[in-house]
This record gives sequence, C-alpha cells and structure tokens, in this order.
Amino acid sequence: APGSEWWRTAVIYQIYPRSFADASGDGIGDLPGITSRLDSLKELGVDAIWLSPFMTSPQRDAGYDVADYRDVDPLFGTLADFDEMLAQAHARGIRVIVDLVPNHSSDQHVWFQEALKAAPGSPERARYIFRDGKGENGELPPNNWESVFGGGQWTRVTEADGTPGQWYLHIFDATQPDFDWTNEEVREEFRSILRFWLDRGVDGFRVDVAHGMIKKDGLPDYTPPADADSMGGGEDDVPYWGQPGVHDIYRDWHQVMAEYDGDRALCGEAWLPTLQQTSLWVRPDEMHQTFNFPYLMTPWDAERLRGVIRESLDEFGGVGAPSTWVLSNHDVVRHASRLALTADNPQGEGIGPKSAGKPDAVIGLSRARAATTLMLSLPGSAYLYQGEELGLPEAMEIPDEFRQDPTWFRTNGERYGRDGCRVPLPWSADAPAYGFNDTGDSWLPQPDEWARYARDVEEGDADSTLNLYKRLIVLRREHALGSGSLVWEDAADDTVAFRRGDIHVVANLGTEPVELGGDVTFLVQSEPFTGTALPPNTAAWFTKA
Ligand code: ISL
Repeated sequence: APGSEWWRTAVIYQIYPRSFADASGDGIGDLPGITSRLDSLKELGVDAIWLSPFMTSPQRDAGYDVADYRDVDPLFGTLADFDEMLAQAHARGIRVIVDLVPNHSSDQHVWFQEALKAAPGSPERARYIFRDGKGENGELPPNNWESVFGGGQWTRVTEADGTPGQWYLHIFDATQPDFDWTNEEVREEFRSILRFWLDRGVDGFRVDVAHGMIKKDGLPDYTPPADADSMGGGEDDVPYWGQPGVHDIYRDWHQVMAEYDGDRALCGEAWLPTLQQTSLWVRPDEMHQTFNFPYLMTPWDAERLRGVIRESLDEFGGVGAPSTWVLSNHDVVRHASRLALTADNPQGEGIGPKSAGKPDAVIGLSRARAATTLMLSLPGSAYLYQGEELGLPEAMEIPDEFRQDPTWFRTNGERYGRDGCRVPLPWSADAPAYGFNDTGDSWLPQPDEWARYARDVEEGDADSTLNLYKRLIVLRREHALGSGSLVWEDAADDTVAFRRGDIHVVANLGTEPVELGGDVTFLVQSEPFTGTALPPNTAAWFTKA
C-alpha cells in the first residue's frame, strides 16, 4: 500500500536470471523460467525479488554491459515475458526490483558506436569519457587508473581515417565504456529509462556501481594503497569512487521515483570501505537504501560482528534509513564457503583451483546457517542471493574452458573470478541439469554434490537449510523483527547476543558450547541440538521464562 515504505523491513531475494531456471532449455536461465518458479519463492516467504540484468547485451560481463536499456535480451525472452513475470509476481504479493547499470554501457550500445565514428570533440563523444592520450603522439593513457577487473581503465580507439586516436575510460572491462554523467543528455536519457520501467510497474531499482558515476575534475592520477582490497582505497579520496557530484544524480532520481505511487525504491550498490561513507547514500532525499558491504565482509569473528552490527544501526539510524544486511551475491564467494576461511581472508580471495586448501564444507555450512539465523533477526531489510536458501557452497572445480567472468580473462587466470557463485540452481536431485531445465544443458557445469542440495530433497527434510530459511522468514514476519530496536546482552567473548523484544538471539562463534541458562524455549535453532548449551558455529532464537 502507498506509504508502507515496504523496503524498510523487506526480505529481498536476488535472482541471477541466467542461473535460476531455464524454460527454453538452451542452458541459460530465462524470464519464463522465473515465472514458472515464482510459487517456490512465495513458499520461501520473500517480500521482493531483485533481478540481475536481463536487458539487451552482448554478455561480456553477464549482462552488466547493456546495449539497449529498453528491451529484453533474446537469451532471457521478450518484453512480453517480462510483463508476464511481473504480473505473476505481483499476483503473489512479490515486488520486483530491476538492476539498472548507469555507470557504463556496452560498447555495442548505439551511442558508443556513434561515438566511435564521430570526431574528437563531437557531441557523440561527449556522452562518454574520451580524452587525448599523453606522450608525443598520444600513445600513453590519459592517467594511471587501474580497472577493477585488472589492467588499465583506458582503451585507445582508431579514428575514422584509420589513425590511432583518442582513449576512452572504463572502470571495468574495455567493453564497458563509462558514461559522462556531467552531460545533461546522459541524465535526461536515464530519467527516461527509469520511467520506461516504472511505467511497466517495477517496484524499484538496484543501481549498479552507484558510487562510480562521477569522476573527479581533471581526472588526476591515483595509486591505491598497497593493501587495498577490491573496494579500493580505504580512507583515501579515490577520484572515481564516491565523488560528491553523485548525490545530485540521486536527488534527481528520488524525484522521479516520487512521481509514482506505491513506494518505489532505489537501492545503491556501492562498495565503500566505511559505514560512514556508505550511509551518506541514503539520506532522506537520495537512495532509499544501500547494500551493507562492510557487514558482508566481516569474517567469522564475534567481536568484529558485534562491532559492525552496532555501527550499522548507528550510522544508518543516524540518517533515518533502515540498515540493510547481506551475506552473499553474484560477485563474492558464497558464504557457506567463505565463512569457513580464516579471519584474514574475509572475501575468500584466492579460493579456487589455485588455492592451497579448500574451505571445510561442514563448518562452512554450519556457520552460514548460524550467520543467516543472526541476520534475519536484525532490524532493517535483508538481501538473500539465490541458492543460499539451499546452503549451496561455492563451486570450486570449474574447468577453464567454461569460465566466463572477465576478471578471469583480464588477469590471465590470476584471479579465479566470480563464476563459482553463479552455477545454475539444483531444483531436483534426479532430473537432467538437476531440474534447471529439461535438456540437461547448463552454461556452467553443476557439481555432483548439487544432488544433495536439490530443492526437492531439502523440501522433504525438516532440518534442511531450506526449511530453516522458511522458519526464519515466517517468525521474522510474525514478530515484526524487521522494525524496532535491538538491546545488547552481556555474553561470552565469542558470542553475539541481543534481545529483540522478548526474543533472545545468540550466535556462538567460538569453539566451546555456550550455556544459555535454564527455562529457555527455542523458537528456532540454526541446527538441531538438545539441551540448553549452544554448540559452536550455531545460533538460536529463544524466550526465557
Ligand atoms: O566484485 C566486486 C567485489 O568482489 C566488486 O568490485 C564489483 O566489481 C563492483 O562492486 C561492481 O559490481 C557491479 O558492477 C560490475 C559487475 O561486474 C558486477 O557484477 C556488479 O555487481 C560492473 O558492471
């Protein structure tokens, strides 16, 4: 209903369309596949789905390289399939958020193709960031910025007359040229794209690389500190992340959203290193919410987890926004594998064929279930990534010839890439491609262990991860845990413990059982145990007499 601000407390499920369900049988998931499986999401109990990109794209970065923002890629279906999916989701009370990629387009976008043919200094070039090179003949890139996917951020073009020409900027792959967001024509085009999807009835947008859209004036050289992770420069002023000018764009978009009824929402994707920086994106007239990546990046360490929860509630609360919570998405190692790693490798970098050891699958799954049990008790909205409700681990044995992530290619295999969290879902243990489709084709091979995690197997097992997620979501709604406050409780060093009203929540991140005291009645345990001592790597919700 209008005025409900549903996004403040929602459980939002990320669908990665190419790996969710494949109705056409070509090995790549599609929109009719999603429609056919909406009942399973209704049963899971989610409030909304967010779809990773399905717009027209040459798929050089799995659709995060858009060639036409107003159409569906034939791989995924048609606009009519989209409308049907949207109507069917709404009929089940599930809201739909689409992924918008405004920082860059595909190099196959008509604007970029026009820019390549046009002359330096032309209005066609001014939609992107073209610059003359340095050096005597312009043979050196305009600055030293490094691409997130490896290599430099500049690629040189050949001019219409065949001579070596200008360079264009791309924070990501060379097939993903960055728009110039200081150009009013770009701004107007995206207002129109927002309205195109809002008119069709979408409930909001997940805004890709929200913090990259404005670059610092003069494009000054920048070298990240040696210990920078994939989020970039720590406390530095990074000339291509989080520049103040982006707020202007979000204020503008907020107004566009407000033209529509039904509480349409913007969720920014911004890998910023601190919660203080992160919360600036969600002031009342800007983004409605933003991903809490500092939470995702927190390793299995009670003190750090308590700290990040406390800080999230303070920082987001301070700007009047709900905190969000997220443990997995299509860019990171799945948390059922990641959380089994040691504290000094929170992002799971190096996991894969070239790493020394594999994370322990049993410990990883226990911790993942405990982490989700904790997450779904927190006030704010929670983002789930498809497959985590089955407890899926990262797929670690993908043969090189199947890999598609550009980070793999741009680093010559140095970085393992993100394909391991993108493997098609197992729906049934005994069907071809585990029920992903009827033909048995799959764009990434599904490991044999997928049978164990298949949805139909887990449905029949009361203690499965799937049934844990269902219980947590039902109880979270019943007790309105998405809103309200949290009261910290004194507890052992290795635990995270707080109360939500009458409900006590404790997670044990240590190696010894933790006694909860007498007279406890459990609402939910992340894994079944008897007695009142909480085992290591588990969490529970309970009341006390
Ligand atoms: O993947 C990351 C960390 O593990 C990030 O650095 C990520 O590349 C960054 O947050 C931007 O991600 C988004 O835009 C990319 C796309 O490849 C990602 O899939 C998308 O989530 C470029 O469009």
